[in-house]
Amino acid sequence: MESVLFYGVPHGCSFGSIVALEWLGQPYRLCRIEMLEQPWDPLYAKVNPLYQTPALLLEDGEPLTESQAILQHLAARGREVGLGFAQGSREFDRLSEMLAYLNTDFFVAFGPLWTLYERQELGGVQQELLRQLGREAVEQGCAHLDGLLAEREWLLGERRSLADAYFSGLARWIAYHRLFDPQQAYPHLARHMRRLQADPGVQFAEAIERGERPTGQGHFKGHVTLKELESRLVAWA
Ligand SMILES: N[C@@H](CCC(=O)N[C@@H](CS)C(=O)NCC(=O)O)C(=O)O
Repeated sequence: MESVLFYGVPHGCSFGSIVALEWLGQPYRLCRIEMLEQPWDPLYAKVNPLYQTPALLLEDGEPLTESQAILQHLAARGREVGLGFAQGSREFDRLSEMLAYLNTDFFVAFGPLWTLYERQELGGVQQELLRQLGREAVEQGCAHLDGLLAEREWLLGERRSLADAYFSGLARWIAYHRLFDPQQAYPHLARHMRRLQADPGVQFAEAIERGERPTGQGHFKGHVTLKELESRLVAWA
């Protein structure tokens, strides 16, 4: 069977890996994880014992976790279409650098806002502090990216990369948490976000998250359930 991406809804950072698969243009399947339906099926521990998405079940049945690892894996498969680079090249290093920044500093900036989302019982002062900490950290990240995008079309330069795919998933969180209008303070970043929103791969991932049945570029071979994958998972347990 094709590789299977486990993606989480709602609002999962796995969104970027769906976009990456669409840009890659090789056959794949998806497995949907409803993240709010706790506890998750214990079978998922065979995919990722940390109970997180994304995870990519490779063709030979071995799971690969962590967004950075998944995106670098997909990039390596995409060298012919300009998405991946030879290890040791400048381009490879720049992709690693940007993915690491997005997956650590930028991702973590939203942490206080997700805590606020999950901990409804917190008092007003605590809520306000979390919101302020989150907003400040995200603003700092946006200022950094806006500065880079003032001088380049895409996060790495003149061509799109899987860093842009990953960013497309995280950027949605600015609007979700109602932080600010990027157009006002970060016009270059806002331009980039508009471009990504118009991208067919991003629109495909949005439709998937909404539970629709988009066809995309034709490489998506359909959903599969965790239960249907059980025999493949057990073999690697
Ligand atoms: N370091 C991991 C973090 C993945 C992660 O935090 N995933 C979240 C969604 S963005 C998740 O699955 N959370 C599980 C939950 O909410 O129960 C990565 O970058 O892939």
